[in-house]
Amino acid sequence: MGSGQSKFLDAGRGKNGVAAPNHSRFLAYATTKRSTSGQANYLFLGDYVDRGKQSLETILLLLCYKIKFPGNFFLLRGNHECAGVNKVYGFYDECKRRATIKIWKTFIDVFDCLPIAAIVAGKIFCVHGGLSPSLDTMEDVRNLPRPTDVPDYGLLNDLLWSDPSETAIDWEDNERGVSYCFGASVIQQFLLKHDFDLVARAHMVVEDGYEFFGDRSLVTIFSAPNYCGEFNNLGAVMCVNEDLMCTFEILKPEGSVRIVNGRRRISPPGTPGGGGG
Ligand SMILES: [Mn+2]
Repeated sequence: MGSGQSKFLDAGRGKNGVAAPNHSRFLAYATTKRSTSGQANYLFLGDYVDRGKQSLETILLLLCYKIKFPGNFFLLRGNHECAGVNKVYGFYDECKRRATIKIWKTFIDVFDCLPIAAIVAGKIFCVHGGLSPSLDTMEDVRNLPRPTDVPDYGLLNDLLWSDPSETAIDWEDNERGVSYCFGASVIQQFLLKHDFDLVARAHMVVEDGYEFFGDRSLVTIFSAPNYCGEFNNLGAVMCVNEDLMCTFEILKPEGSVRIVNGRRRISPPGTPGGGGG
């Protein structure tokens, strides 16, 4: 185990929750759910900071849970848990404004140690971004050095940045300009090779908070409803029971939900009529 957690977390069997808090919206969820009782395991899929005003509260609360429930509470690394990314997308500025740059650097030291992937009950491969053409055996993940920054390419970069794609035959360039997109056949081969049933990942906002891909070989989980105040998405947490049945708990935005032109439209609390196009 060394100084950090095992890079791979075997979350074991039993009740497991898999969540992707995504950018500072976890706080409301955590404070309303009171659920870290120790009877369930909780796994978070990364992107705890950036794109919100309360990254500090979010990451600090999560780290407090980690300290209080070290054996039942797990935080994987997202692509925003990286100095080069969160220097640009908000966390650095928030630390500078509300704390100090030294505090930010200390968080970066923590992020550089976070585990990259987890396996639930030997069957669900969990990671922030997705698969990698450089991923051959699980040992490749175990052998990733830590602490480490996220390199510009290669296995660690892909695990934190890649996306599934409907149009990709196998591996294609990612329009993010980083890493790859992978097609359904890549996932099928990966599951078969490693005797897994499902890839669970985050990294993309999805309208219902969760979205299956590739004949249910992969699921995207996104737990921040009304992402950035710009999307009308729901949030979701995946629950895995003892029989590895996966269900989804849906997190609604705090505002009211109404339908405009057949699409969900959310009015923030206290905002009459919503407004805007
Ligand atoms: Mn991401």
